[in-house]
Amino acid sequence: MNKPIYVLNGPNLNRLGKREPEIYGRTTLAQIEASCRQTAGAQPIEFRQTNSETQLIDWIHEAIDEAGAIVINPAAYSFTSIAILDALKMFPGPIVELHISNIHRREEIYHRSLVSRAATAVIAGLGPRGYAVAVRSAIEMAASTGTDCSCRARKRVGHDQRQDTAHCASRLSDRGLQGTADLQPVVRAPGHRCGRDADGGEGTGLS
Ligand code: CA2
Repeated sequence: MNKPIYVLNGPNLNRLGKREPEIYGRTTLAQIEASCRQTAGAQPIEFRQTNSETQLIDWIHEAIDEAGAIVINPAAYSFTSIAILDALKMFPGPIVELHISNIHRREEIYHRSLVSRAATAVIAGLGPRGYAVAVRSAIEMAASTGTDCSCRARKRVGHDQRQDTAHCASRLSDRGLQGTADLQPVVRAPGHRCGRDADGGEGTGLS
């Protein structure tokens, strides 16, 4: 069973497409959500937006238990929130920080994202289409690190040991995807079979 990808959006992004089109374009957040779902296909997506820092932190805590990967556009909290940084540091899977605009071309207050210190990858300046790139990359990274897997053995093994994912790699290739080159190699954990193999064998890698 694949864990969902959490796509979390911070303050003011509910106004996308309505103000400052020269910076953020004319695409609405609802259209971005649709593009994420189209990119993800059968992969479940939790797509959310809030103007509240507390709510974002609560959703990150929820993601620690439930998500295979996080894509996050923290908006202005990128530059101010040590609390969001601390919450993201607890997340065991891949984190893609995303900005619609190229924050480095903008005023200096937008240059130093605190969140980047916890991010696996950062995307900025691709416009709304950056979300689809982020979601696709998050799915690939979650599969190749095994954090997309919701079986009990995987939870026991935990993030730091990076054990398990022979089956996850095969699931990735079954979907026509390739692993991310710079991810650490993984070894299979004893007893990690994802409940797929009635005979206790290796299985197909599909769940
Ligand atoms: O480029 C991005 O995605 C940002 O995260 C957007 C944030 C900004 O603080 C970051 O530097 C970069 C601001 C979002 C504001 O959203 C608006 C939406 C419609 C109209 C005006 C602002």
